[in-house]
Order: sequence, then C-alpha cells, then structure tokens
Amino acid sequence: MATYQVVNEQHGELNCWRITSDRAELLIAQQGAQILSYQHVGEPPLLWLSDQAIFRQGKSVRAGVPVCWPWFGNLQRNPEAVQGMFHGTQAPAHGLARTRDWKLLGIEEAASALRIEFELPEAQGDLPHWPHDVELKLLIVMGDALELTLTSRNRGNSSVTISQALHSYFAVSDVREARVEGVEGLDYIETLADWEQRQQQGALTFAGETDRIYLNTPGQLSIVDPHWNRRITLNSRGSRSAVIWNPWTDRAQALPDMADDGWQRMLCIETANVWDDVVELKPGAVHALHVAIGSEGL
Ligand code: TA6
Repeated sequence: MATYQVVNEQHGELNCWRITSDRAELLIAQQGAQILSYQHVGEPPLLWLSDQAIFRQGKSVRAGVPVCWPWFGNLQRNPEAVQGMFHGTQAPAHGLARTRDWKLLGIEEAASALRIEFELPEAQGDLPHWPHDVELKLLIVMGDALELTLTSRNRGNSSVTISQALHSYFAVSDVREARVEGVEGLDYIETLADWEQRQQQGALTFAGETDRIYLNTPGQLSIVDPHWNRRITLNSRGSRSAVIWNPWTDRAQALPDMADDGWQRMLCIETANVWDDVVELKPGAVHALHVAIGSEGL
C-alpha cells in the first residue's frame, strides 16, 4: 500500500472518514465504528450501502458492517446468560455498540496494509443498564482482503456472556441469481418458522424472505455472483455460527431506509457468535471474532 488518503466527511448527523488507497476505498462512521461502504478499484462495491440510508445519531445505518454487541438481535431470543447481563427494561435490537460513538485510536500503515483501530470506551462500565467492564476494540485491516477483528477483553472480576455479529451487508448484482456456498449440509435455525431447526440441502439460493442462523459453520463461506463474475469469500475465526438475511419484498417495503427493490442488490452474511455459540468471558479472558473478506473472479 504505497499511498493512502484520509478525508473527514459529514454524512447527515454522522462523522465519517473516507479512506482511499491505490487498491480500495472505505467509508466508515464514528457511530458504531460502522463501515458504510467498501469497494475495490475497478470492481462493483463489495459492501452494500442502501440508496435510502438514514445518517442519524442513535440509528444504525442500513449499510456495510454494523457491529452487534453485547447481544445479537432480540435480546429475548438469546440464551439466559446473555439476557442476564442486561439490567434494563428496553433492550434495543442488536445490542448497544452500533449506535454509540467509538473512538478512533489510529490509522497506520503496516506491512503493505492499512490498519484502522477503534475502541468503545463506554463498554468499560458506562453502557446503559449493562454494568460490566469489557475492553472492546475493532481492528480493520485494508490489505489484499478487508479484515475485521472485534476483540472483547473482560477487565472485571466476574464472567460476562455475550452474543455478537459483524452484520455484513454484501453487494450482489441480483440476489435471485446468487448463491452461498459453504453451508451445504449444515443445521440451521429457521427464524421465520418458529425457530425450528432444519438442515440445509445443497448451496443456499434465494427465492423469498430469508433469516436463518447457521450452526457449526466452517471457516469459509462464499457468495457466488455469476452476473458480476465474482466470488466474495469470508474466512472467519472465533465464530461457529452465521446469520444469513435477505428481507425480500414485503419486509423491504416496511423498512424506511431501504428502497422497495433494494433487497435485490444485497445479502447479509453475518459472522457471529449466537445461539449455542455465545461467548463466556471469564475474568481476564479475551475473545476475538475475525473475518477476512476478499473477492476473486469466477
Ligand atoms: O440479522 C438478521 C436480522 O436480525 C433480521 O431479523 C433483521 O431484522 C435484520 O437483522 C436487521 O435488523 P435491524 O435492527 O438493523 O433492522
């Protein structure tokens, strides 16, 4: 990475940075340390940014990679150990981290890659109704792949149990033509049919609303996009579960920050620690959730 440029930009109410290298361009918001878009030079976007995205404080942007932490989705659907960590009455969907301002620790060049690091200082005892002391950092490395590492270190004296996800929105030419490989034969939770456990037959293709938790996931999942002649690869560590989501027609229409046909151009594969894969952090313990996102021709 010979040269790179960092430009501070305001999008609606959100403070953002646009980081451009000779290979790629990344847009990231201070709120949630949320990547909003990412694109390799000469390729269609890799991460999707909704045409109707709303850039407002306290609201996660429909784009890129929201960080879901210290719980995923509806808290009531999490194991009791995760629920018991929150002492409030109104638990926001997908936790507390995605709507709070993170601190940019630094941007530096190392070994032909760019390292961008954020921290959520509030996780050390100052999150509303979540009185635990965890050092929470997100490291983003822009190199041959886009690497994300979300690290939680329990600084307190008692165990902390979390669920989490890197809720990544991928850009596809048309979700109806795309498929996800790596899930063949896996058990999954079908959240749209009473959270029933089922088994995946073959690769996953899309013909309707999809919202599933895949269990015991392998180290690599990929999205095959024939029209764009592209395979997006996700290589993960520290995760044995993944959520795959597409809202399809009716749900997309109900979302104020997604165009009615926006569902056609996106697909979420969320590298996660959910269901029976939640993380118990003993005092002093560290857990790193990692994904490297790359792309190659078919
Ligand atoms: O990851 C899937 C999911 O939990 C869906 O159920 C859907 O609600 C989606 O995330 C988006 O959630 P959000 O709170 O960002 O609208």
